Amino acid sequence: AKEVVRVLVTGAAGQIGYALVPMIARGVMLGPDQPVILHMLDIPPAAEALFGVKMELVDAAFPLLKGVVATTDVVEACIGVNIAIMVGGFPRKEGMERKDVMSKNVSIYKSQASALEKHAAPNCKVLVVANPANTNALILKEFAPSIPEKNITCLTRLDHNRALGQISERLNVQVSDVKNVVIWGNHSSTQYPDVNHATVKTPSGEKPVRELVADDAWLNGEFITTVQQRGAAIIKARKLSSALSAASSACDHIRDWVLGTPEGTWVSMGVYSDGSYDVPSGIIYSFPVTCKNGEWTIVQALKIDEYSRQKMDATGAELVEEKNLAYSCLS
Ligand code: NAX
Repeated sequence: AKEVVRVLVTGAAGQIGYALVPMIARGVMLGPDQPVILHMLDIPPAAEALFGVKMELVDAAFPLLKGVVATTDVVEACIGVNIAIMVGGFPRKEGMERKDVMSKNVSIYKSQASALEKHAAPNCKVLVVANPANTNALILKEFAPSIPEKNITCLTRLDHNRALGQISERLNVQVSDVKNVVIWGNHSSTQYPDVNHATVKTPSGEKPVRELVADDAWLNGEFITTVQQRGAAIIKARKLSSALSAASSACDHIRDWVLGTPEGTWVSMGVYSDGSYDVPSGIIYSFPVTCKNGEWTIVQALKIDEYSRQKMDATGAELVEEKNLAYSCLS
């Protein structure tokens, strides 16, 4: 039998947490033969709700779930974890300054970084979901220097999946036949969903999305804004932010990272920039990556046209600005 894997979910009493923990316990994230122990962290005001979630996990009698740690103590939550999904954070409330929200999250991610650094299993893989996701991940990286920087990522897979979904709806094809879109940059409205390299599997082979859609105005306009603003559209419709799709995409992110991407397919992940594609280094930026043996590699040498360049630079500039804002909160 496989050795049990400990998975931490922070903000586990929240709405993404409620969708995510049963997926993990069912093997959606790590596979149907991988036993797991769930570590769930939330803050004291949410403690009662957190223990309620734990009761439901017990009641669901998941065969793969070998234990549940539910706690408001960050050290207890981090002990021995192999995978950490950081969903907890401070939300932006109406009337709040951007700097105040940043400052709250910087202090949360700084202290959680230290706890992970001291108590997580060596080689722990980290996925930050909570917004501002890229910059929270950067702070976590800065304050957990002994965790390899390759192990610290943020979620842009939801945006990637949204892009696949839009192409699939537009062409009336199976979403599983669409691949290789790219989300570049920040998980914010400046992200650049790029279809220039995306293809669709057809009975006569793989065809470029650009050729099949044959409507550049839609691809360069409505398609991009729909993906960028999908989160807001969900809030408007549901009066709550996306939760099931965020949880499902977080599972996709970790599953592909740990178990590998299929040959010829890439996915989007927010990772520490090494300067590929002339993106500023020292920020967490979403790139196309392939994964093998538990490691991601940025897909190289994609052709970047003038239009893409401009969009990739704009979202990069926003991340540099966010980084500066975050650092100004530290002093
Ligand atoms: P909720 O407000 O429902 O849940 C957040 C939970 O985090 C709450 O239970 C809260 O008590 C807890 N929390 C707050 N501070 C904490 C701390 N210091 N330690 C541990 N737990 C803490 O929000 P939900 O809808 O679940 O969204 C969670 C986060 O995901 C938000 O920051 C949201 O903006 C972000 N999202 C990111 C997405 C992405 O693609 N990267 C998409 C979905 C989502 O919007």
